[in-house]
Amino acid sequence: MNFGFKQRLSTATAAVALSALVGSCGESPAGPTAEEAGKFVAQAEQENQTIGEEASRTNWAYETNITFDTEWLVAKVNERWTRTAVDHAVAAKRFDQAEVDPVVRRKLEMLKQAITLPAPSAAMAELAAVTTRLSSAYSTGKIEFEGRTVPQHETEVLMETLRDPAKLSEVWTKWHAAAKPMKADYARMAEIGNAGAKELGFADVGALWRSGYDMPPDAFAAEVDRIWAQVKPLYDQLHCHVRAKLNEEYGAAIVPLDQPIRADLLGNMWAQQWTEVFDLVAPSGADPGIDLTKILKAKSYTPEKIIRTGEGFFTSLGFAPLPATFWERSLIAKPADREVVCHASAWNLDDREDVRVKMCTEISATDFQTAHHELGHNFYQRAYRDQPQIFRNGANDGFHEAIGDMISLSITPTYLKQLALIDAEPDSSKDLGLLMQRALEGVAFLPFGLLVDKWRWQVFSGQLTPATYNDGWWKLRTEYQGIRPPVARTADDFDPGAKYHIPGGTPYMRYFLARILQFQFYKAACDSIGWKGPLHRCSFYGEKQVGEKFNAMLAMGASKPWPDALEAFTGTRQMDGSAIVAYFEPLMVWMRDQNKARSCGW
Ligand code: X8Z
Ligand code: ZN
Repeated sequence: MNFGFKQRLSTATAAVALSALVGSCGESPAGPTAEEAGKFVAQAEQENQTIGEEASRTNWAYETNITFDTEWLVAKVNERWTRTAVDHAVAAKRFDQAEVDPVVRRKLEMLKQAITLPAPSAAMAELAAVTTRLSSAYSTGKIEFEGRTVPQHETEVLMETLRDPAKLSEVWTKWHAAAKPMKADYARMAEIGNAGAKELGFADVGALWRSGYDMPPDAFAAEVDRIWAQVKPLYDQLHCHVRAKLNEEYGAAIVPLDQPIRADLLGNMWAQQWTEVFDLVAPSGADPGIDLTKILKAKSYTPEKIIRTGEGFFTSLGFAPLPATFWERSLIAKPADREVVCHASAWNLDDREDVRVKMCTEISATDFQTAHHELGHNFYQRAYRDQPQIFRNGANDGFHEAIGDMISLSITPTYLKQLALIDAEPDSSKDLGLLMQRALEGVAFLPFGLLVDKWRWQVFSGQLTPATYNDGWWKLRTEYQGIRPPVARTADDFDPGAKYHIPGGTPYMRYFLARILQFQFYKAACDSIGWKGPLHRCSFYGEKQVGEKFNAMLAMGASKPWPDALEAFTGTRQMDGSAIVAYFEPLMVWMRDQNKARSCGW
């Protein structure tokens, strides 16, 4: 997450200097000049750099050791960073009419929408206190289960491994109950954020978030709906097949065939990816699939070995190895002696070489992927580090999330054999299993990726109120994902709070976009090496020319509108679902056939 800090901050003294620079007394009657604009932007970049590093280091200290004091420190620095980002956004608007060169214009526009949660001056300290409380409440949350106290991170593991519907329902219900007390703070956070967004000229925080895509906010909302319509048929077939298989496993009382699927039966706390139920839904006679979790354990992989393997993919493409400090300073396993934010993230603390990951790594196929995901952030950060400060960011936030995921698609049987993780490549008649594994991850995720921010957009616009938060959440969960809660919910519950990014205030549409872009990048890489086989069998491990072209896109950072970056690597200027649809075509044919006598939908 923390590649965003740099965008947001300044010191108190720098803010004084800034107001002198842009204050009304210094302006010519004709309004501020291009020269003044240039000076302002340079100073804002300097301030961002300074406070960005301090904020990153303080946030790192907090997230890797949650205590009374680190909470105190992080609230202070985050308040200052809000103040600086808001000052910059307000000041940037003074140059709206100034004639400036395109680079300065882009920087000014980016400064106007760089902050995720703005606040009016009087509420900045309160916002920092509220967001810190929410973050700690999530990451230090615990449940009582089978006579023991289970921390947040392990509740996820329980949902992945348990198969008894009564126990699954118990863990699910208890974790969601732990989120209930967050609701008042969440409502206050939304209120302050909206007041801040209005001061910056946005209708609400949702409009601010939708404004970061080089198109008007409404056009972006229409764009994600267009892309969803492209991929929904794939999700519908997967849902139909998985429900039928779960019905065979659990019976009609637990999985009725005309209802949304019970959310706790899909092997994930949020039903956002369904890879853990692969054995229940695998194409019969096709393939048992490659059980990477089992293989990694059998080969005694450690968290470090998992991450080194991920690094090895990037270096095979020609990227420089990670610096020694990455290995010295990263947190790659859950410490036993202190509270941490276990949700994985990638950091660049000084905007130069001090890159790190923070992961409570499990030896599992999921965390093998997550390691690639996080490293994708780190290699992107390094690729654009020579850009001016404001452009040191993803082309859009979906790009940042898609880099490592694109690499993950290249973890094919051929690649696993190269790593000596498997002895022989299964022949391609078994590929439906591989595709099903991928679909349980990437296709199952799509509606969840879409709805989290659809919910927040409704919260920020006032369409949902604290009294209707939970109902609104389940309306979207049912409509898009076709799932239902295992036990009745009430208006007092706050189920969105049970997902990290809600109390964490991290926008989520980026992950929906990443699921689309990941396949576009992958297909472009495979096309560029002249791959002629089935798309899902393509691995570009070791392909330096792919690395070079990929690096050219990454090195652009946010210096150009994202369609330019996309075009540089893929030749197209649109985010588009056709690559993911093409990838899953063989599975789609098979699922349609499986489902032909079933009644699909909910
Ligand atoms: O939050 C993440 C990453 C950190 S940027 C681990 N992801 C989303 C999630 O866990 O909900 C990656 C996939 C979606
Ligand atoms: Zn990420």
